Amino acid sequence: MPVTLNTSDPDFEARFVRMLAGKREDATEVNDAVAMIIADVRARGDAALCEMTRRFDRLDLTPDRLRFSPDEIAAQVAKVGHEDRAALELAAERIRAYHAHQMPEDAEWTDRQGATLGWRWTPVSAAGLYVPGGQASYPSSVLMNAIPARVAGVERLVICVPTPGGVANPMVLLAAQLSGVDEIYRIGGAQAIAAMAYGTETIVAVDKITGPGNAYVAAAKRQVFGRVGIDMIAGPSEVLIIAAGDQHPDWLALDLLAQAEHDADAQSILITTDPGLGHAVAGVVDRILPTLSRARIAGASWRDHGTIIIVRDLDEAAALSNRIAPEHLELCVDDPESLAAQCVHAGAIFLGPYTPEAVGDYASGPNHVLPTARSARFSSGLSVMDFLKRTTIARLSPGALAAIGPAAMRLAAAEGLQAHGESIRQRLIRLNERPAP
Ligand code: HSO
Ligand code: ZN
Repeated sequence: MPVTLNTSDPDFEARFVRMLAGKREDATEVNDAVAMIIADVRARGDAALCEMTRRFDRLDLTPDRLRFSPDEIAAQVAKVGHEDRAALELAAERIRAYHAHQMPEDAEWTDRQGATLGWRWTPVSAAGLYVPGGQASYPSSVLMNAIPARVAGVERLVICVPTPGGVANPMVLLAAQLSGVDEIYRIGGAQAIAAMAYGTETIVAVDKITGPGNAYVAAAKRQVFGRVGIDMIAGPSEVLIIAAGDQHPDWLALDLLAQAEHDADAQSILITTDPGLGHAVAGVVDRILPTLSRARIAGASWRDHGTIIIVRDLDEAAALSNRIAPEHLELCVDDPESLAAQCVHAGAIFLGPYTPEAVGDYASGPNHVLPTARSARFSSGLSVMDFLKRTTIARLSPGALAAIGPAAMRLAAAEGLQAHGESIRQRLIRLNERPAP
């Protein structure tokens, strides 16, 4: 049974705070092992990669086979059926169109003093995307990571995906192909992150690494940060549904279960003004849960982290939502727009009964790589911005230097930086002697 809370109960605040503070991930200590793997890849390059792939993925590789050849990719991709391909193509196209809208504009203006100022956006040169192996090897995540990079203008796009026992996922390779990925390597784990960050004889280092992964991959991304950029360290996924009015309990139940089936650590929360609806949804969840192919995972998530909160009104719901700062927020209410305006801390918002989170996971267009574990309070989902850098631009006219320079000289003196001041003063002397036209 999930926890049921009611904001009218005297102990609500204490129980809600306990739920917020609850840590859903066990912080396994993997840092030391990962540090050794990274050091080994830096020291021995391809040889270390081949050895670890043999050990961890039971796959015998030589350096010339680290990378999928075009023929191998073609053979795998040919296994994908027509309807799966069409679905992936539709998703890719919608994700591409959405992210094209995200592209920011350069800016430039000249102020009253005659300083021309602005900024310019340019893409990182090379990005590496990690794709997990096994059950969480999602083709949709390949699209969500690779397409924003391509739209941003990244020149070289690399994927690392482990192939345990040598078994590749044809849909993952097709998603990579549709996204315009340039190189695909069959390596995984911390060693793949190390290879992309530092480079080996075969793999040229990238500038930015994105993508989900297990605890080892997450630790490796943390450790190579600084050498390269990273996106974020994603935790277990979560959904918050706010429901009121005439809603289908079974649709809401399925949306809660869609989250729960991801991971035993995933969290599904329903907030409703209607105790009857809360009760009905819980009943449908119990009925459907055992029928799911991932009943064990979904059951553990629902039992340990599932929560139903009864509130007095939607203002209260919005306030709680802002404290939870959910990764995904579904608003199944009569006027979702006005409620959405009040919900300011959320990774992604899904409005109305016909926008289940699952459609957003795949094909509505926005990114499904989103801030988890309440980090939507201060961060955003993956976007083209993650693959762009902003360079500031300044060009001062002689008049602008004359106007601004003395203040800069003053501050340089205050900071005891003589050459700073002098570099400005010399120019001003020259300007006084021979005023620029
Ligand atoms: N809900 C996941 C993304 C996903 N769902 C991939 C299905 N496949 C995290 O936002
Ligand atoms: Zn999902």
